Amino acid sequence: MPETIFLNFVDMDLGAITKYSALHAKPNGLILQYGTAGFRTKAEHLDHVMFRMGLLAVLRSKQTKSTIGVMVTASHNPEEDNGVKLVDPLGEMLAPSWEEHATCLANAEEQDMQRVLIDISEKEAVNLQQDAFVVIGRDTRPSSEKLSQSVIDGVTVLGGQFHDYGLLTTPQLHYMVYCRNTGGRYGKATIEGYYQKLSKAFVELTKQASCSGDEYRSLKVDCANGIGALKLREMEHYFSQGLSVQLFNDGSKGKLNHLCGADFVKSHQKPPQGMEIKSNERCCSFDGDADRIVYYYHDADGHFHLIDGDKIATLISSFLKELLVEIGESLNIGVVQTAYANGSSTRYLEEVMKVPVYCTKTGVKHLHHKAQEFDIGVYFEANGHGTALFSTAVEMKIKQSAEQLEDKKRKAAKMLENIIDLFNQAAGDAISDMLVIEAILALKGLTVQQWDALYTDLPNRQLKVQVADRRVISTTNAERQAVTPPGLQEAINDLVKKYKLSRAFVRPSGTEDVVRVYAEADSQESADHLAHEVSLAVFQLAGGIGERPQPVTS
Ligand code: NG1
Ligand code: ZN
Repeated sequence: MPETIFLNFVDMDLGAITKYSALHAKPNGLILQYGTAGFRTKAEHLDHVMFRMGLLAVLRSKQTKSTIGVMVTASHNPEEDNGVKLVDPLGEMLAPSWEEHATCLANAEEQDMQRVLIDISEKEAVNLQQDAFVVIGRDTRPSSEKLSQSVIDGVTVLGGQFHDYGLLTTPQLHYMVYCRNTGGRYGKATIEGYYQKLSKAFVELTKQASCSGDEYRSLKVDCANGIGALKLREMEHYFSQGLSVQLFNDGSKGKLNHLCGADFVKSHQKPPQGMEIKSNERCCSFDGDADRIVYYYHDADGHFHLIDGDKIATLISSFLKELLVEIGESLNIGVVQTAYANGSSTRYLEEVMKVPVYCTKTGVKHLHHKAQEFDIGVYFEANGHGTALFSTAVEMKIKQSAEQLEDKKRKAAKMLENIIDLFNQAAGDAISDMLVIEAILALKGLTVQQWDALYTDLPNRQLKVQVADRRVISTTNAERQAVTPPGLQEAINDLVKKYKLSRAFVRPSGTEDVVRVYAEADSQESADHLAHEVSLAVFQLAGGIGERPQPVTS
């Protein structure tokens, strides 16, 4: 199509691109990959990536004739890191073919950059005369402001319009994109719009709670010294009738994600620093960009109890199921997990709750995709990233029921309506999840201990193994079985057989240069042993480097 090529050349100001690109030059030889969480690495290596993602966002916007989002964050990574991801028109993760374009563009050497841009435009049949609009958000990292300016440079040089929202949580940016592309029907694309929509639904929902004593009114929140603190503080007075939050690790002194935040609490199975916990107090932690949440408490004996994404999914799906029974709607509800879901949660959901459970590969986009197959799909990763999705048809049905049904049923339908409004449909959102959980606990009169007692987690252990090339491990069956290297799965099977209630799997990480090992068993000691033995098998059969894995010492 020589005609298109000609147009492409004319419509892109190649001179300007070259000039500005030189101001955001790529370090020679640096290769990065657009992974499940976008690009993520040391902040000082990302300037060129940001500029180029600004360019790419313009192309994607022109192609989809929609607003595209660019979020500058590295979530739960250390403060020195940063990252960027693009948000598609309905607030979803970037389409897979565009992830490939992002990788090509980010890795192109300076002199090849234009060629790659033109290639992408041609492959995706981008009409360069179409207008483009990009919205940008960033977290609180010291490097984020400058890096988001580089994104803006990229957007501008390709003639795109933009709105810079400045500091936002990742889910808030997803919300803005979704609102802008649905003509305001979903909500107003402003920070007040977000606060109002969520708070109104929360306050209405909790009004129906018969027991809203002090116990349900206060919650301690560890904000990982990140953006969640700023946004919760702004939002607090919108919902203060229903809940009072006490913020810790609010960024006023500590370092982002350092010894605090959801990832720290989940992986170390202990409370964050900087938070004093009295026994049986309900506490939660956000991660650095506020898209993950885990709960926890200390019991009367001072033992720490973690309530992870699996138990959050269980609470939410049971409550939704109860409401559906009450209004007499037989809608199909499904729970989506990954291989990291605790075996007890899967058993409880299937056998006690009678809810169908599905397992997908790690990474929320896989869970999200599967959850869309149900009338109501609840998905959570064990680490606390997740949400509930309602199909448009279900949403309409429930809104109608809320108008038509008689008293008791109408009350249930109203609750469901509020829950739909509370969940950020565009993405897993720690603030949404927190408000839904708090509302459910108050409505059901459940204490944090009663929630925790739904089932007992199987003791488990996660380890990392360094190998020369983690791609030698390939998996199947939603990452629960290793296909290569030969002999590895057989070795794991033999090890698993030695323990009771045991399960183990290995997979290459998508965000770190390691192989992850997961094991669970009937006791912590067995889980630790099993995880260690599996690590040794990986080390031997998959090209381990450095020191041999050491036994777990806790
Ligand atoms: P990898 O590094 O692929 O295991 C981690 C998390 C994912 C997801 C992504 C993106 C675990 C075991 N893995 O992926 O769940 O959150 O980061 O941030 O928690
Ligand atoms: Zn995050």
